Amino acid sequence: MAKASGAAKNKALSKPKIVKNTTGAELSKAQLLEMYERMLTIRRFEEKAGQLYGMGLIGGFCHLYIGQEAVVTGLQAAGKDGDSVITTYRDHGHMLACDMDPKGIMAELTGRIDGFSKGKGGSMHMFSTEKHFYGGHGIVGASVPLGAGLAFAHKYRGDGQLNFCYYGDGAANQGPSLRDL
Ligand SMILES: Cc1ncc(C[n+]2csc(CCOP(=O)(O)OP(=O)(O)O)c2C)c(N)n1
Repeated sequence: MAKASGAAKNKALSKPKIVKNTTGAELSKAQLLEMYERMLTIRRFEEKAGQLYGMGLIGGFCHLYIGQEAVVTGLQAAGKDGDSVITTYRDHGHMLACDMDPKGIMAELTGRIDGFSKGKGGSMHMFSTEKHFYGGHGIVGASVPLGAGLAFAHKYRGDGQLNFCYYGDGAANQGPSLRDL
């Protein structure tokens, strides 16, 4: 099989485009294609992360989001610029959907200085206040109380933004999740 050229490699790592502020009924063909591109970016990123993990090049944990690409892509498409996002440990797809640089995420996974936490945090410890992404949390259910705090911050500031708080079904019966919902 022919090797990918430098340009093709860069394209594979280029940032997904952002579709925002839509309802399903309004989506144009171009927007649907952008969403497909984003889902594919997440899938390809995760396939590569899984491969690198298997090769021992990613330390610690590496929870993949394969099969759930449509969840974050659809929800983020309904949001507006400036909405905050928080999730648990299965977080690479959320970062990509927030338009965080895939190279920065992969650099973090592989423990390099160019990573979002300078290579010291790994898969579950990445943040970007610029992109309104607040982690990446290893504790099951931790995103819910923190997400409630982010939602209150939006309310107190009156900025009209929402918090998108993601959690797995394993967090659904956790005390803090139930209390803060
Ligand atoms: C408070 C707490 N208890 C236990 C764990 C160990 N743990 C890590 S992943 C996991 C399963 C979580 O399942 P779910 O929330 O449904 O997410 P999924 O991995 O299925 O996406 C558990 C129990 C943890 N990280 N935090």
